[in-house]
Amino acid sequence: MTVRVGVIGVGMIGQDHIRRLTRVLSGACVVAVIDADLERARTVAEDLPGVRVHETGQALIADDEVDAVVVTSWGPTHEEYVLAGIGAGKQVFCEKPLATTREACERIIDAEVAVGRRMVMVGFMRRYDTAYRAMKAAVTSGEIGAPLLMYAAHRNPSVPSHFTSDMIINDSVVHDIDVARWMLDDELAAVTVLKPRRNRKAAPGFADPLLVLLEMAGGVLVTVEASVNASYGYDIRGEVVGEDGTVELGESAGAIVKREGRYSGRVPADWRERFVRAFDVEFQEWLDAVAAGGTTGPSAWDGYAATVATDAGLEALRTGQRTAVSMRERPDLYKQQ
Ligand code: ISE
Repeated sequence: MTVRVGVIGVGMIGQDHIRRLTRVLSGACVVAVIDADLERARTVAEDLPGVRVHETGQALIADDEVDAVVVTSWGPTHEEYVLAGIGAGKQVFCEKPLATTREACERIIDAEVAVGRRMVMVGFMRRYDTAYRAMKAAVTSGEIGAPLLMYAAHRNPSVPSHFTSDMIINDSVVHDIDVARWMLDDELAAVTVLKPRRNRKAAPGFADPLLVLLEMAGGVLVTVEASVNASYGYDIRGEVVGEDGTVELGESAGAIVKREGRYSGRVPADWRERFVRAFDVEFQEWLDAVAAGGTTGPSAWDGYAATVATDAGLEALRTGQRTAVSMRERPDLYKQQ
């Protein structure tokens, strides 16, 4: 079966997903697009024969030719489109955030629970990265013993001028929060954010880097060093320390060249390069699940947990205080994952 996909939001990430759906993966075709900037939607559609440009997301979701919906629009619009997708009985792939407030995420959870089956996958693509999957396999197999600590670094070479310190938490560290929950199979209990000496390249009033401490409910402590002016490349690191051993996230350097007593490899330029394959695997798994009549991967619950945790992180950044994370009870729908 070919899944006929409608894409809501054709900015940078939306266009990248259209490229992968139409040129890289199998089992999908893009049949409709919409963007807040209608001209941009029309330009993108020019390269996609037969694709319809709708004027609203609601019209795209209602289109009988659209089997499933990809939401890659601006975060504050996600709730409306995800709810409409669920209402229309169409599977939804939503880029992070699932929604920008705890209440909006809860409305999505309530809608899915009312339908009685999962209709939403949230785009936490690191779960599909080969190196992260190998790390998780080592943790869950028990070979390093019970996890005690986890270290993560999330370094961006630079960010656009609209980026703020808050976005380090809710646009960047949100990935590390999802990885910590998934890797350790646990929820967060509290977040603390510390501000080290400021990078001289940070814009005025901008705290960068940040050191984020996540306390997991089961007692594991996770540190995330997050920076957005690292200059030298996009560098993602991780290590879990267990009772009997440790596991490190593999480097993504590809070919290592050894020459004249030195060795070298490539540091990815940005997250698109670093996670290109993870995005492909993520989408292929989603398409396969949709073709089989369901969904897979990070759920609306995971999207809710990430938004609640980043809200706590933002408060911790503002107040300098340890901030507790409190979540509602997990509905049965999200219990076996
Ligand atoms: C960006 O929005 C992403 O999602 C990337 O994965 C992350 O590494 C980057 O810091 C964010 O700005």
